[in-house]
Amino acid sequence: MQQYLLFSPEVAAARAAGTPIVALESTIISHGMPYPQNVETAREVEQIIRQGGAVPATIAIIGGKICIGLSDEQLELLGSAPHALKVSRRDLPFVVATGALGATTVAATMICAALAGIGVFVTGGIGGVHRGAATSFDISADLQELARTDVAVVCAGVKSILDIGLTLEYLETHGVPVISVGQAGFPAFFTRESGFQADFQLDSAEQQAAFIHTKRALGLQGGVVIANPVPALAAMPFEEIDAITSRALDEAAASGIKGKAVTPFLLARIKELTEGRSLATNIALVKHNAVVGARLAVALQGHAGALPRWS
Ligand code: PSU
Ligand code: MN
Repeated sequence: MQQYLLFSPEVAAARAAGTPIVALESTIISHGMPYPQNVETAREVEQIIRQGGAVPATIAIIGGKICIGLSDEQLELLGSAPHALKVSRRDLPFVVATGALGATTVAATMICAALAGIGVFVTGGIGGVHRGAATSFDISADLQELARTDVAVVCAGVKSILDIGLTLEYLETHGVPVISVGQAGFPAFFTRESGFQADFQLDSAEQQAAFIHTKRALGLQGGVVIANPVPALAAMPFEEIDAITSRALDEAAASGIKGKAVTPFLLARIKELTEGRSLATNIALVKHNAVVGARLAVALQGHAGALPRWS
């Protein structure tokens, strides 16, 4: 398995020194944001993680290797190459075997992070149960991955392009704890509140680390959602984002958008319909998540009795 992993010099040094590492996904770069803001944001997020005392490991599939930590040129390539494939669990062997350029989703990034021994992963929003899933069966593979892979995912909740209530039900069924930071409510990405509660509120990185440590010590497989609301000043008005989301969903249905194209279509359309304001919110929340993720990685590293699997 190790033959498929390629660590950047920075991440290799962190592994050798025992420095905390935070994984970052690359679909958010290739399919989640437009160029050049995507590459700028990726670099700034990495810098925030370094300032927090951890080392960033942005993950992508390049030249048949699972790259753990990317160079500036590789970030630029992922952000600008029109042919980068969106890689989830089912796509991973194809993209590695063929040497295609692949950007990893939350699901695939969790898999790669676990292979690399990284337990904390920062992103913007996770995938979930789509509205209308009862007939479309569209449920993101991110949720199954959370059910099985032992990585804590720091996000700003899920977008209301999804059915947030059903997403939380699905996570409950699969035993995935949903932890909120700084408030009881589960956030809805662009807005701080979704109208749903998280399972548990744990505000400090030490509390979150103790929870994760205990979960592992009990042998409970699977991930944890750490839901960190967008900073108030960067949040969007609920009514506005709600109306725009409905419109984007109607357009997706009318144009027959299906499968893995659904989420990128909705993200791009919401950005257009908000004249770019949704992008500013998106960037602000990812940066905020990076602060929380770096703190968590540092706290987990220092946690007495961290599991042997970790080293
Ligand atoms: N939600 C966002 N921004 C994103 C994504 C989701 O707000 O960039 C990306 C993530 O990579 C996530 C993926 O894992 O979309 C989910 O896609 P799908 O719904 O096709 O599983
Ligand atoms: Mn889907």
